[in-house]
Amino acid sequence: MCNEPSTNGQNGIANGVENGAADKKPRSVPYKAIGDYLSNTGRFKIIESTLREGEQFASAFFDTETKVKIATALSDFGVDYIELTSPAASPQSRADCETICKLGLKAKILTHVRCTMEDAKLAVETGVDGVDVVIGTSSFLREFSHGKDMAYITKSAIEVIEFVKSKGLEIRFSSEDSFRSDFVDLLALYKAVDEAGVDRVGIADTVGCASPRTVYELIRTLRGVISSKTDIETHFHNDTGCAIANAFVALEAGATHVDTSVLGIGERNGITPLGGFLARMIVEDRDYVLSKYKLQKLKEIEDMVAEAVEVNVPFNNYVTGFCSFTHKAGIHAKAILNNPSTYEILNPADFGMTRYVHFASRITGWNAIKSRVEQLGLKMTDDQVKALTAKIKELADIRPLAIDDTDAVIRSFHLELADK
Ligand code: HCA
Ligand code: CU
Repeated sequence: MCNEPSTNGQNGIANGVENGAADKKPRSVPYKAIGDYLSNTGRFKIIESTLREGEQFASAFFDTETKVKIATALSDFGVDYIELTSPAASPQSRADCETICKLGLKAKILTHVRCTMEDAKLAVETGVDGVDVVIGTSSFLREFSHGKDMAYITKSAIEVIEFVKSKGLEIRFSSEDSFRSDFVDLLALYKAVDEAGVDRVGIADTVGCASPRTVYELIRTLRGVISSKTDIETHFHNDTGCAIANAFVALEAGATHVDTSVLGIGERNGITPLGGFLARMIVEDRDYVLSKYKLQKLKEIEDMVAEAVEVNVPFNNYVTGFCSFTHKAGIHAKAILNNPSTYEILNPADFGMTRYVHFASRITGWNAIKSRVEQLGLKMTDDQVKALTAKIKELADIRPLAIDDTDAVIRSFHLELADK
């Protein structure tokens, strides 16, 4: 259910024009989020994995300097944890992990390793605050990847957990491909690692097969099986477009931590994107999100990562896409100019973005043109604006109009009025 939109109208500026009616509130709010004592949507933590999952993105190559820049920016942004590639991956990965640990960032530093003693030993020597261990539990991975059975997996998990804990570090245990693993096996494994004292268990939708309902049911059940002090981390791939929704329902079901990456980069088409996830969460709990995250820095971080991995930010990206706050149809533009909450659930100003009311098309209405006329500092009566709008629509029926073209039409129309 959507929350009351009133918070979005307070910075009611369209194309730089202040709007007097922006603080008008709807008379009644029929839908309100239903509270739930297990839900963590107002107290979740982010494990930012651009420097681990994101390194698995097709065109990613992060040199040390870039990793330091990204880690520092993410920490300043407010993420709780930064997850780094395993030190076992390569000598440089190990050195970079040590370098980032020495930066003294506010965010806790984690490294992500296989569930083996060799990897765990390497990890604890790097200076990290915690270790994220993972092992495949689905029959696919047990048969075709590492070839180990559940008894072996449980035994090595407990050994690794006890070792990392003995070094005083935080430890998370996760099963790869959780949603295609035998449910009973999985719960037994999590119960065993919980009893071994793990700080956090992780659920990973490695192939992006999970749907919100499945996620909700699995996390809810898991929450009842492990002790209430053990955190639950979740990791969702986006192959079928559910990564944000899955992360959200996981929190509703009692998960505590969500893995993200900037722009969602990761294996294949990636995981839950940091920006899109926070767009979802600010609608849910605005105060919590604004108190923790410097949202105004989102675009800068996305641009930094996009440049590093040599991609463009998609046109329809959450929040920062070029048209995320552009309103075009006449009916929309009119309402937006009266009160931005009519057609916006997000307030662009929260993210340091600006709203744009499109005024150069055949579906433009006269309210948008009137607003543009005022922005250009020109004076016209409503009837004159309506005549001008008809002229712009005629032109826009023939060819696409650029902003400059349309401004020129407005100015020449205004001059003709003065000559009359
Ligand atoms: C991968 C591993 C992982 C691990 C997630 C986790 C996944 O396949 O590269 O540690 O929880 O998606 O399963 O990213
Ligand atoms: Cu993954």
